Amino acid sequence: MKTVYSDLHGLQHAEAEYIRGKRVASFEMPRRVELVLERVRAVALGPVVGIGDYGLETVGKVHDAEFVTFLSTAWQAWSAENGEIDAFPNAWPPPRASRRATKRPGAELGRFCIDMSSPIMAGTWTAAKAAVDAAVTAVDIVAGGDHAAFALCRPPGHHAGRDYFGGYCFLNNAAAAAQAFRDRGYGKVAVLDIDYHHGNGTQDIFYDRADVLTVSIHADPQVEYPYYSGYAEETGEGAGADFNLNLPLPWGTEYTGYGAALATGLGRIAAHGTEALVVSLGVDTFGGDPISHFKLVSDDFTRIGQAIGGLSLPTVFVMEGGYAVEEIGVNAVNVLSGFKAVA
Ligand code: SP5
Ligand code: ZN
Repeated sequence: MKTVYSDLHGLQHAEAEYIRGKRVASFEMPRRVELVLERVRAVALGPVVGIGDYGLETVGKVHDAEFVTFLSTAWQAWSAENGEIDAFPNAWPPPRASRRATKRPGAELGRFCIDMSSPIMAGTWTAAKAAVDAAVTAVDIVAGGDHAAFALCRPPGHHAGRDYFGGYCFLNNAAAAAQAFRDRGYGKVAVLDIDYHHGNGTQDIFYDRADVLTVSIHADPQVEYPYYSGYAEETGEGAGADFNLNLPLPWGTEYTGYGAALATGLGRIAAHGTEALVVSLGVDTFGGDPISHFKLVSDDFTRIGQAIGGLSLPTVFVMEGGYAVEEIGVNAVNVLSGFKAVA
């Protein structure tokens, strides 16, 4: 399996985020994917290839134009006012507030940003765009005949919606991959999100569409980020009714419970008549993850990969979360090796 990688990810290197009132070192860091790359090479998963440049066509199909313009110019506006300091929102619009654009960068951030974990810096746009390009490059590798490919990208993407960013995510890489499959003639596409957190952005982007089924297995949003979505009753709307499946699980979930949810999700993906699969590959379900509360062990990731491989679908894996940095390489690559062993 080929791995798509660009060192442009390093341009996003947040110093800090805010968790429960504290300014703490960012859990999302460049070293995460560097260690995954090291593991890809150590197990000889396959060749490592660079990214293509796909411009903004695919990005424009999964994100609103106003949001893309904002994100691509936010640092310029912020740093002109505030200097070289990582950008966080100053305020958020309350319910029923005006939708009008403002003239202040900190207020504009509040219109598009959902949390205090996702600072914008000088290289954010370049890094986020490179991550999308990695995901679309992986789609082209699969469209070109490979059974599967791995987009080893960061910043991650699944919390970024049509017109908002957060949760360390700026552009939705997995959504761009799913859209790219559609644009290359795959009629029915599915996204399986196995990150510990609900893939709220991906759900948002495809919520009213039947051509891209979205399935997410994640911690119960009543107690876990992103809190305001990820419930089982969210099943899609309009043409997309019944094409979104959320499988929330309690804190403390081990493979017994996880594997059962995975089987349910994979069954739904098979029933969809899926022609191409995108996997949002987060490994923050690991028991040792510092911000998460599931209890998977490293061997469980191999079993997850085997189960996904059982679908025998053209598949693109897109890197998402995972903050137990020293184990992230083993855990992420175990999924890919498990997949490869059966696919
Ligand atoms: C891509 C991805 O995995 N994003 C996750 C963003 C999570 N941000 C909120 C984290 C809240 C952590 N709360 C528990 C802290 C334990 N010390
Ligand atoms: Zn996550």
